[in-house]
Amino acid sequence: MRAWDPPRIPAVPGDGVTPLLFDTASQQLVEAGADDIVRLYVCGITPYDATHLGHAATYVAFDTLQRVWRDAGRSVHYAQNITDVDDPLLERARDTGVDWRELAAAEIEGFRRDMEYLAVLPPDDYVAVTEVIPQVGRAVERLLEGGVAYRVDDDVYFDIAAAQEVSPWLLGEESGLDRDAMLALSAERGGDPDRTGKRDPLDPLLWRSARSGEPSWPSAVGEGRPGWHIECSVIALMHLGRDFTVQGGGSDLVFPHHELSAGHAAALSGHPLARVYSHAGMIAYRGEKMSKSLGNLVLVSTLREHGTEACALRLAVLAHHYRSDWEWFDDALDGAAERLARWRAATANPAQAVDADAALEERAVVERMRAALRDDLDTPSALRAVDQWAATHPAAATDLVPTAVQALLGVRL
Ligand code: 5CA
Ligand code: ZN
Repeated sequence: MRAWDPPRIPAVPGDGVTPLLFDTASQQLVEAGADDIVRLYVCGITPYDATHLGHAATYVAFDTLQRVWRDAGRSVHYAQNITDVDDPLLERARDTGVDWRELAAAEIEGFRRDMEYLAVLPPDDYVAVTEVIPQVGRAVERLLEGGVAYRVDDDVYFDIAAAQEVSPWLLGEESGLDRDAMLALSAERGGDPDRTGKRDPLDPLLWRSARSGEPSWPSAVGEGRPGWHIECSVIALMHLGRDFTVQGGGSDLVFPHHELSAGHAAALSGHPLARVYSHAGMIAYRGEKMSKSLGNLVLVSTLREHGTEACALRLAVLAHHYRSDWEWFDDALDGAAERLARWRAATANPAQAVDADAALEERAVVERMRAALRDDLDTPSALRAVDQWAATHPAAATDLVPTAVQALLGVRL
C-alpha cells in the first residue's frame, strides 16, 4: 500500500546516541539498534474508525525512536501492517451497511492524512493483510506440515504446546503473565478460549475457513481468511526478516497479539521474531482507555479540522513518557500551545552579534535532549531541557535548538 509523505528531518550537528529501550520480555533497559541498519515493525491500525489520540500517541512514540536512531546515523527499515480484514471491521461494515473494502479504504486514507499532519515518519513497507493472503496461506500450510498447527473443522489453530517443543519460543516469556491472566485476556482480545475441539484453550486461530457473508480467499490451506497474529508474523518476516531490532505497539498488544505473533514467527523461522519488544502506554479519556469499541474518542481529524496546530498536539503527547498510561484532558492543548509559544519566542529574535557563551549553552541543551531521549525516550525531560533554555536565553545565538527540536521532536519552531 502507499504510505504517506515523510516530514523533513534536518541533520543535527554533533553526535547522536543509540537509545536504551525498555524491553517488555526481559523487563530491562537494553541498547536498541547499535547496528548500522535497524529494523522496526510497529503494528498498524484496524481501519474501521478514525485515528484517535491513543493511536496517535503510540505512533508518535515509535516516531521518536526513529528520530533518535536517525540522529545516531542509523538507517531505519520500518514496516507496518494494516489489519484490513478482521471481525471488528466486518461487524462495523455490516452495522453501517458499508462495503468492508470501502470502509477500510476510507479509514486508511484518513490515517494517512492524520499521520502526515502529525509529521510521523511513514513506514518503508506499508502492507495490508489483503495483500499477503497467499503468503499467509503458505505459512499456515508450513505450520501444519511442521506439526505445530491442527485443524478444528476447516479452521486451523496454532498448537502452543507443540511449538514450544520445536522452536526458540516459550509462552509467557514476553508477557510474563500467568495462565489465568492469559485466559482472561485471550477472551477479551479476539481469542476463542471456549471453542470446543482445541488442544489448548489458548491456541490461537491461524486460518478461518470461509463462512457465508464473510470475505474469503483461496489459499494453500483452503478457502478462508487469516487469523490476526499470523498476519503480523508473515508481514514482518517478509519485509524485515527474522530477529529484527524492535517490535512495537501499544501495551494492549503484549498479550495475546505480540506474544503469539512471536510464537508463529519462531515456529516458521527457527529464530526469535525480534530482539526488543517495546510497548507504549494506553491513553484514557473520561476515565477509560480510549477505544473505538467504547467510543470515548478524541479524533486527530477533529482536532485537525478545528485548526489545532500539529506541533502543539505533538508537544501535548510528548509531555508524557511513552510507557506511562495517561489520561487526555481537553485543556491539554492549551498548555502545549503556551509551551510552543514560549519556545518560539526564544528563537524568534536571533541575537544580533554572535555570543559564544550562548552558542555553547545551545550545544549543551541539545546534548541534554539527546541524553534524555537516549534514556528510554524520556521526552518529558527533553522538553524540560528546552523549557529551561527558553526561560533563561531570550535570544537564540544559533539555529541549533530549533533544528534539534524539529529533528528529534518533530516540532517546528
Ligand atoms: N491492527 C491491530 C494491530 S496488528 C490493532 O491493534 N489495531 S488498532 O487500530 O486497534 O490499534 C492500532 C495501534 O494503536 C496499536 O499499536 C494499539 O496498541 C494502539 N492503541 C490502540 N488504542 C490505544 C490507546 N488508547 N492508547 C495508546 N495506544 C493505543
Ligand atoms: Zn500486529
